[in-house]
Amino acid sequence: MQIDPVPVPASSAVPSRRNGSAWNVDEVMALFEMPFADLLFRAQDVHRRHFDANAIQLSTLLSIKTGGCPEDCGYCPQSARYDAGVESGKLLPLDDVLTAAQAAKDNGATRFCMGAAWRSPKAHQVEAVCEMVQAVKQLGLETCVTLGMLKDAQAQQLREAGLDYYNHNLDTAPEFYGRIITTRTYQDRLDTLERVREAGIKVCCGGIVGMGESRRERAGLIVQLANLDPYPESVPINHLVRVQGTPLADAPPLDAFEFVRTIAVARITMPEARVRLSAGREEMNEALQALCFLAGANSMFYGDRLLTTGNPQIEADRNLLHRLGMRVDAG
Ligand code: SAM
Ligand code: DTB
Ligand code: SF4
Repeated sequence: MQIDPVPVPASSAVPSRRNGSAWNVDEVMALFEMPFADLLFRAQDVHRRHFDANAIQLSTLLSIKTGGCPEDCGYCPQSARYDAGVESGKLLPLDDVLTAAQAAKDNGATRFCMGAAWRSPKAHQVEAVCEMVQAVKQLGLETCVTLGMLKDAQAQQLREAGLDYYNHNLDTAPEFYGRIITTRTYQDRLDTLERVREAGIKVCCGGIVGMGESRRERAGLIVQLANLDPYPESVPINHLVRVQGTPLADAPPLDAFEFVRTIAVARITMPEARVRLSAGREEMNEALQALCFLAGANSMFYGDRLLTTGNPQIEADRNLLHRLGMRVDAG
């Protein structure tokens, strides 16, 4: 069989991160286009300079307010605009949240992430979430919440309650964004991220791949994340979970190696970030997940559920980590 040669960029054409200077899309594209083995080697090198390559951080998710969301995010089963079979619920009582947090801790997670299907929270809702943050922290877990867009005072309030991380994703490149979401702008997201940063909360910000975006658009997402100043402490890379009833239910499948490349490029451009292998693991076999760890992923969602969709069983994940000789790391 004839195999067309892949153009190989000279390694010198692929820049390292420069102090304080921004990445551009061509540079990040050059990373994406490296031969796979070279890209993984480069990502491993960066990874090992900043982290123990055999350690992973585990976060457990809980949906504290499910469904009925007014936004139109085309990937999301929780939008009230689509019929994805998700029932709309009320904010969970504190006791239920604490029971789930204690179970997460007992299972070995170090961070507990609470997600709410809101466009932006109301004052009384932020108060209730602050109580949850305080109580979960007292169990000895790190806390993360994702509640939609925030106002300045709300970010401050969450910080005062002791919140460690706020998750708010850019989701995709600016030029592809309008195809996926119309009810809030890219700038709205950047503004919330700025408020979170200003309040002194650590930023958890990433995106979704496999929504039909081009490689250049994946590079565009990474450029946006890496050029946040400073870049996020935590970068969730989600593989789209194609949920029936959502507009992206039939999105074209993404080549698995392209997903691994995205992780590697995130690692190289954001060397000190926790890069999280996030949604979509249920559809990845163990060899692919191991490649993601080699590419520099050093965090994952752990627990049988994400927000409304499934995640690998805890026992299966423990077994995977054991077979790979990986240990659980705090923070
Ligand atoms: N409503 C809040 C917001 O959007 O800011 C917080 C919760 S929202 C569900 C959190 C993130 O989950 C989204 O930004 C998106 O990146 C991710 N997400 C939602 N549905 C997904 C899906 N089907 N596949 C992969 N990631 C998904
Ligand atoms: C993130 O980037 N991924 C998580 C978390 N942050 C909140 C959510 C994934 C949701 C997947 C679809 C669902 O389970 O509803
Ligand atoms: Fe609502 Fe968040 Fe889902 Fe968008 S991603 S529809 S804002 S819950």
